[in-house]
Amino acid sequence: MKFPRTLPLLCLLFLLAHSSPASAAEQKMNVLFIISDDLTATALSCYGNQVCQTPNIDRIAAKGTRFTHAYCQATYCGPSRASFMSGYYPHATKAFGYVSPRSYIGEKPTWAQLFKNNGYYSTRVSKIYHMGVPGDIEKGNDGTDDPASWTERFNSQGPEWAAPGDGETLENNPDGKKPAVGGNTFVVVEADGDDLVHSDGKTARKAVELIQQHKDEPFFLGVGFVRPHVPFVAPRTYFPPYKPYSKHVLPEKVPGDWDDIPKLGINYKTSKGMQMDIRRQKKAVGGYLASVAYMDRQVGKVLDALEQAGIADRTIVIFTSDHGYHLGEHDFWAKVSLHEESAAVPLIISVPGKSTAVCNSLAELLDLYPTISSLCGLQVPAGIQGKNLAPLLDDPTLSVREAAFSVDPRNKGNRGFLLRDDRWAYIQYREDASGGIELFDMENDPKQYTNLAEKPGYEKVVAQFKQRMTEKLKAVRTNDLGHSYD
Ligand SMILES: [Ca+2]
Repeated sequence: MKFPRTLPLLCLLFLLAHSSPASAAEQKMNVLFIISDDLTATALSCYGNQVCQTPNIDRIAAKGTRFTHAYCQATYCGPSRASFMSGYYPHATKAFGYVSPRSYIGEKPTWAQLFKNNGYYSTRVSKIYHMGVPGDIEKGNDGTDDPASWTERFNSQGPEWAAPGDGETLENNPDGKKPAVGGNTFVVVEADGDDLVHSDGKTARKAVELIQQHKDEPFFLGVGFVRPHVPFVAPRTYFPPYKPYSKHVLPEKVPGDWDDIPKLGINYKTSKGMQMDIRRQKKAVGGYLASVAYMDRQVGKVLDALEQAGIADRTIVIFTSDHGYHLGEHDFWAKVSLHEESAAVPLIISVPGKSTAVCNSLAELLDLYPTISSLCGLQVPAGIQGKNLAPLLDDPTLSVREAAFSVDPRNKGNRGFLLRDDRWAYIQYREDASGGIELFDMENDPKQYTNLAEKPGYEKVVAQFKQRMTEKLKAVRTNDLGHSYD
């Protein structure tokens, strides 16, 4: 007599599945951390771009808090990622290169590892720590990852610059004879085939699969998209809104713009140095924006999966980039520069139950570790150097820091340092500022055309910032890692 014996069991299972609001309330928040690579906030429609359409990233902003003054701690991939994942400034970890922070932080838990240690399923798809793009993506390998951060990890191999389609090398190719090439080179490829040909399409597919598989346990899911990092490659269906390329409006070219920029402040990639004429510059912008639109579509697939799994109401969603990007401002291109477009990052944090907001307070990527960990009720390690932004998610008029700090760490003797407060952007080159200083009034000169550092009347502001920078560097180096490093 099976029937009478299984019926009560079925009823019990039904009750367990459909009752107990208390246990639902006790369910832990999930974390979906989405990071794009080399993405400037100025390319996103939710940050005011009039040409590029990013409806899916805008969806996150429509629910969360969008930060208008968020900054990376180092202006290129490796050290920026090592910093926000470890919770320490580059000067504290010494992780200045294309490296994992692990050898510098010993047994201390990284951001993802803290979740893992607290019973979360912690996983990454593609680039969270440094991976060389396009090299490591072509190979589908781990890059300089930190295995201890993850329960499982997945890579997304893609053809990158070698994708079949219409490719053009824009950089150092004045006679147009070079084919599409690899490396850290400006190349646009209008590619044949669909989203899944490329790394980011595969990353979205894997993330969707993981959400379906792990929806019933708490998870920390890091989803790393590699676009719009060069090469600017996307399926050709993403390009029509950005063509003809000639329609793009380049940033204003101000005569003598470089005259007041110290030599160390001229970026490593410039229109002149890359031999890109106006046609190529405009195509670079169009190719970049098509890559952003493709990446945005992949973001949408992951968000849809959260909703379909019924866990959007208990998943914190974060969207950001490892640093910003120049698209022709001052005739600069790409990253590394400490000017606004390169040092600033998009940052959106969406926490279920909290109001939509735009927050103009200063934030650093370093703040993600303590903010998200504390929102999930985890004990944040005492030595972590970021600040908890959680109060700003309830009241966007609050602030937790007077200035954001960033570094261009390339050359030890010639490092550049940025202090950005509400009013000023102060940049100095070298520890003693002997490589030159830039000071910009961000209220009256947001495009940073006039360096005030040498102008009469600004001596006091410069002297104060110089002192603040000395204090900041000292504070950054005062840490529990036991390093003393310059
Ligand atoms: Ca990057």
